[in-house]
Amino acid sequence: MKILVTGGAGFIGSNFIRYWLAKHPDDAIVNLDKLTYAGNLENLKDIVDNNRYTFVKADICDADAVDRAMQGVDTVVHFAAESHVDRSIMDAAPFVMTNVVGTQVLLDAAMRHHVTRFHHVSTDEVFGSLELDAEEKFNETTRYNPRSPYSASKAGSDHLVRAAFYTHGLPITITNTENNYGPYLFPEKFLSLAITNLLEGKKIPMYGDGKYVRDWLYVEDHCRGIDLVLQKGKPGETYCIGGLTQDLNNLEVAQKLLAILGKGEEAIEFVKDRPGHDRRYAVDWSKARRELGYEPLYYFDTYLAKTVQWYKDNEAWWKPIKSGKYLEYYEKQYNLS
Ligand code: NAD
Ligand code: TDX
Repeated sequence: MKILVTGGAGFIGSNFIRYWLAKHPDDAIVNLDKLTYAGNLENLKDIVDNNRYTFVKADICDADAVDRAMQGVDTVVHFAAESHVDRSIMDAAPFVMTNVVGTQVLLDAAMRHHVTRFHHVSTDEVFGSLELDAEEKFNETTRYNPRSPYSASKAGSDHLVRAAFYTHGLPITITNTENNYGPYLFPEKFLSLAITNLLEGKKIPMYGDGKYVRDWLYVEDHCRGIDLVLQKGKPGETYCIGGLTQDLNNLEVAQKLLAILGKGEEAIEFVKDRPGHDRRYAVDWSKARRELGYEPLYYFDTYLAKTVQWYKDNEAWWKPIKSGKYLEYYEKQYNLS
């Protein structure tokens, strides 16, 4: 099978390519990525010589480039996106362009080339925000209610993907998943920023009161979830892929990091809250368990510690990222200038 992965030089995409090449020895992968600030070929440096792997530097909005890359492709796994909520608050335009327009360009090419599966990677954020201390979780039938430009653009892409199924019969599947963590998480995202700041002797910037709840999913569980959807998922269907945390808030996550690194609470700094900050995410993944046999395997405490160790062992990866343009963004976002 030949798979076109979009956004494979980013966090989840690069983990997925590594996972897939190891698990499926007969498959070939074409990775199409624009290499934005979040795309980094260092994420893939251990597989660059694999003869089942090809890289194409292109924008998913470029219809000609996408058409060329789609030649002979059986399956598309679409990760490419602008993915950071805070950046979408600063400037929504790239989010609309890549997440909405780019997704439609890919769908059009997939239809022309009669791909046998178009898998779209989406987020639980499209469902909006849940109340704290409630039983309710998001599931596949939850009404869409996105509240940030990022989640609104991802919601738009989900709708376009479903429209391609209903209107044109494109065999699509969608996964909506939670906050992923693990190796190569870009250090603008909370967990990676917190770990690398602590390793640099800096503080964890905590938005608002810190009592914001996220569901945390180790990235390899997510990759296996997508694998199961590709093997057993039904065209037209959506699956929520979740992990093993139970209503952990950001302060509790920070405290776990402080304990792992032997630091005190003074390493947490409360800063201005994110506008429109969603209070709680929680995902019910029972449909994926029932229909696909999906089970997350990686417990948060164990894999959080392993992730911290990965950042300790891979300073050469994240230190160069946290310089140059990143610093400009960091100073603007955290009002340091
Ligand atoms: P990321 O920001 O780390 O990587 C995105 C990748 O897409 C980068 O390699 C970037 O260069 C590429 N890209 C961006 N715009 C492009 C364009 N126009 N053309 C081609 N390539 C482009 O993102 P991530 O965290 O790996 O997320 C991957 C996908 O998973 C996204 O669709 C995101 O919405 C979704 N998702 C992420 C999370 C999470 O916790 N990170 C959770 C749920 C869903
Ligand atoms: O400096 C920070 N301080 C802080 O308290 C940052 C960057 C974040 N936060 C908070 C905001 C959230 O409550 O931490 C939580 C996690 O924030 P992010 O890492 O920005 O993730 P989130 O906004 O929850 O969205 C993530 O999960 C779903 C990904 O970035 C999305 O791509 C994905 O779709």
